[in-house]
Amino acid sequence: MHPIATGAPGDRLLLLGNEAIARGAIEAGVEVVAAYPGTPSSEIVEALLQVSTELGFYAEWSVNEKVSFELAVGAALTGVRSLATMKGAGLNVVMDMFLTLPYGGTRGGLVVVVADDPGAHYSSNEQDSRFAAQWAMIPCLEPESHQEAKDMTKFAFALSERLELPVVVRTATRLSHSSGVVKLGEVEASSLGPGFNKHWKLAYRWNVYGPPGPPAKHEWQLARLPMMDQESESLAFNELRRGSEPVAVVTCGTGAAYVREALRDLGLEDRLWLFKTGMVYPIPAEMSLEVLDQCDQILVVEEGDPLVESQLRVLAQGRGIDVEIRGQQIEAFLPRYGELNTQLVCDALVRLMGLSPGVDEARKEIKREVASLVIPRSSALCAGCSHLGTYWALRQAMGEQADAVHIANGDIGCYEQAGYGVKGEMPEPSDAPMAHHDSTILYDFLDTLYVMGSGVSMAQGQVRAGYTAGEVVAVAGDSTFFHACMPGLLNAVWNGTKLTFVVMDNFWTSMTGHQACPATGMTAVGQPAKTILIEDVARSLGVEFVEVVDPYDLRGTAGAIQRALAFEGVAVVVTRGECMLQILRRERRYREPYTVTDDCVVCGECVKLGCPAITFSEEEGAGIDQILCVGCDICAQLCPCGAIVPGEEAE
Ligand SMILES: Cc1ncc(C[n+]2csc(CCOP(=O)(O)OP(=O)(O)O)c2C)c(N)n1
Repeated sequence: MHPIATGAPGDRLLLLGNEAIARGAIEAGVEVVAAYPGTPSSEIVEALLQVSTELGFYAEWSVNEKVSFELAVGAALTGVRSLATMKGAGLNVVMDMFLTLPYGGTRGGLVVVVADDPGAHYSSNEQDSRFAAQWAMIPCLEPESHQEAKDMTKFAFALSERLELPVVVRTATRLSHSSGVVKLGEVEASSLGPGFNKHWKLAYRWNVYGPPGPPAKHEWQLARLPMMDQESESLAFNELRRGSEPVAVVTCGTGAAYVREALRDLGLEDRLWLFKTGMVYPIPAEMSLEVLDQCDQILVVEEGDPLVESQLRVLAQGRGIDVEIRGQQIEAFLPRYGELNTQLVCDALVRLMGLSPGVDEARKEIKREVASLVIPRSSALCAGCSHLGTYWALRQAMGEQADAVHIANGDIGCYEQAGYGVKGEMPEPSDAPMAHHDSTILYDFLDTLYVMGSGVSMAQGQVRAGYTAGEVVAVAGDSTFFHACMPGLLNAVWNGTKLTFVVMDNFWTSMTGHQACPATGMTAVGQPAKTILIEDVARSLGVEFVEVVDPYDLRGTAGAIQRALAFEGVAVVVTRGECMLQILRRERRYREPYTVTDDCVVCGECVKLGCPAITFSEEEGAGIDQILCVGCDICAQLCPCGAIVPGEEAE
């Protein structure tokens, strides 16, 4: 069993930030856990799923974040401690309930862990989800270390019950995905018993429309703000260290870790004040006011946008305190995009203190040297990935007429890599309203790429705009289809839109680590489950053209897509081939690797496939990496001179 379940109080474990959060939930006696995978948050529930059966709590992967959050809400209303976790983008999917639930709050502790991704290592954006807590007017805690990740999560459940409001714990990639030592604590349980009372402390408590109605319930929530302020003030995670000079650094979360390092590197530890707030909304007003009163200059260091900074400015303005606040707003000392690091904090402190620059030239020099050594590498699909076949067939079916400008709308999953471009080849932007671009390689194929479920709906907008200069298609994966594409597809059917939608069913939510989804045939804890077939869903949504094809059969797949493109209505082509990584894990090998014979005429056609097992140079022609190749046969089917054959045939 995972050590987060077997470890005893007092044990010290080396845990991922996300595992520390999972342990915090266990120590709080969590009873219901639901999430949809999303990097960098997934390991929290991955870890909890490994121990849920033995520890006797319920955990699942839901079809999307909205469902998982609302499920957790439903459980919490019955007095049970519940957890929903998600990546930053996932929070956007739950916003309807997120902004409405606080009007009546919760009974059982309800904790929402949001893992943000500054630097967008794995995300479409760098959003700072802490602002959502401010918007919803519910507390947001932000851990600095692995220990705090565990302790704050545990604390958040009790806080939620005291305030009768959901509580957000915000983490960031660096904490979620790094490891640190965590001292375990006791496993506790909620003092509340399970139960349901429709009018608990407030008439129609769990029905926002029930009398006295939403404004009165809003007022109920606003009356809790002073309680939130008190909790923030007395929080054990706050830290205020006074310095010898009237200059302070105010910080929180991972920013605090960089600040400690920067102060030490610059020898400023004793000179400057350090104020770390554990709650980033609302910040502790009294502690903040002491800093604002006693210091002339303040540098605010926080991972994301200026949330703490803007609250400090409001406090200073409200009390008429004349203090220079430096951060990201007004004469920025820190950048508003990308991830924080110690160097950036050092640079800001150097500027603030008027120190001589270049204190850390050595570090910068090493970074420059390393950057010059690293060869730019493009992202690529795996050798033998079923998406390679789908994309090849799709491109064949759409054709590359010089006067056509097709629009291929992408979506989120492994297949989004078909929109990542080729590293080191930056296209020349142009002002032309219409321009044909040859997508010579798969990785240049997708034209639009934003967020889960957006492709199929955007395609409808293009059709409705009267776009006829080329084909309009949309693609999505199986998990994405169930997460966010069904309403879009239904919309197309209902409104009678001509549309081709290719759904790549590889059975798993592969990109985030092969979590089960409705296409897998099992639940998150490995129990057999009904396999939901995308073609059945499409037909039940009213789609009249539905074909299911094997993406390893290029001709068959291209033919189905051609028929779909010619169809006057909504057409869905499901390309079904299990994720090759899963096949290899289960069966160790797929087939013998292929090889290239002397018949190769060095035309380069095989390279356009985008399979990482294919090597190519003008001098040596095509080759196949014998370690990477899984013998899927796709490249053999597309080679115009039949020069790619199974290894044993060449011998
Ligand atoms: C709102 C939101 N939630 C979660 C994610 C994380 N995420 C990225 S791709 C993906 C799904 C991938 O599964 P699938 O569509 O089946 O494609 P595959 O990777 O298997 O090809 C998820 C959950 C996200 N980007 N946005």
